[in-house]
Amino acid sequence: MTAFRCSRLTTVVVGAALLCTAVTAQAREFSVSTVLSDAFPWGQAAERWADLVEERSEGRITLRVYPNSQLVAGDQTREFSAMRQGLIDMAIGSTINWSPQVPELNLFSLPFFMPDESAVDAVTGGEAGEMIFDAIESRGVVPLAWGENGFRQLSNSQGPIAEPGDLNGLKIRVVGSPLFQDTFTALGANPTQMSWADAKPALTTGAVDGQENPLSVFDVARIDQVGQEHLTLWNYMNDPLIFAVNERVWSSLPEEDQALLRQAAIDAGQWEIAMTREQESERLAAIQERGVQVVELNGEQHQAFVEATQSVYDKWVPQIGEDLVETARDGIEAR
Ligand code: X2X
Repeated sequence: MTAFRCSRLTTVVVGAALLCTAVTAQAREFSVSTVLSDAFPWGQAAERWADLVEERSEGRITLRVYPNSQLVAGDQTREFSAMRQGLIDMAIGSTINWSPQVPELNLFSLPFFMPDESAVDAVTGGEAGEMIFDAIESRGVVPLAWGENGFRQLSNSQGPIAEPGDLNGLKIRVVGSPLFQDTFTALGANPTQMSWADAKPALTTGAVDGQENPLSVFDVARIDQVGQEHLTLWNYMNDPLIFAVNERVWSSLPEEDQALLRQAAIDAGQWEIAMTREQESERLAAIQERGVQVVELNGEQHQAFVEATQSVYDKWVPQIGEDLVETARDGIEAR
């Protein structure tokens, strides 16, 4: 809704002049935090959300995107808390980075739980997805929509990895929840938790031998340039993105603006998920062209990784919630 504020100019200017400026009724600006910039699908999702909101609110609502975890001084695992406290109004965050505060989000990090994209969709779009949104909401943040960082693949500088034994003693950079410590320890590796901001320097200096991230991140960040010559496509987990808003900010908004923000988030998320998936094969081709050696696991090799990481389930399913894991599993089976 656009209102007109008019001030009658008196003395100096011609008497009859009315100066009317189109001002926006309750024009508001909100901060949106992301880890990755708009060089990546993740940051592009944020820009898309901002554009849709700008357009549909006719400039009344501005979403200002702050990439590179800058609102939390680079520490992406603090993003959820900062949003809950109101230091950040909104965010598009990875389930990994928010899992320290929302243990249910570790569901997505369970190794080899989701075999393919349709399994991810069955979880996010089904009853399990609703349970996860409830878990987020009960912690003071309003979730609006899903996006996708992607299936995470394993890279390293030392040699091809085709079986758990190949990871033996390798120092692997991991992020987020302690679950990752357990997964990589179970595989015989030596995991080190650090932020994305610290990851590339650590790979460059050889402080770590490897890392795991979706192909889009590997490709755009040119992880091959820091000695990561080996890439294993093992699809061991997928981290969705979640568009969310601080609860007080949300309740301060009129219902129509809430609906506008939510629908724009849904549209931006769907657009970003489709784009990310469509680009996967060309990204892989580009990575291979740059000389990276790619290993694809056969069924037997895949099974060896599944078996080697079973202990992660024993420890983490109770923390995630048996009920949620069961509901997600049912959704995947019925897809
Ligand atoms: O830090 C990572 O690895 C990244 C960019 O994928 C996330 O924020 C989860």
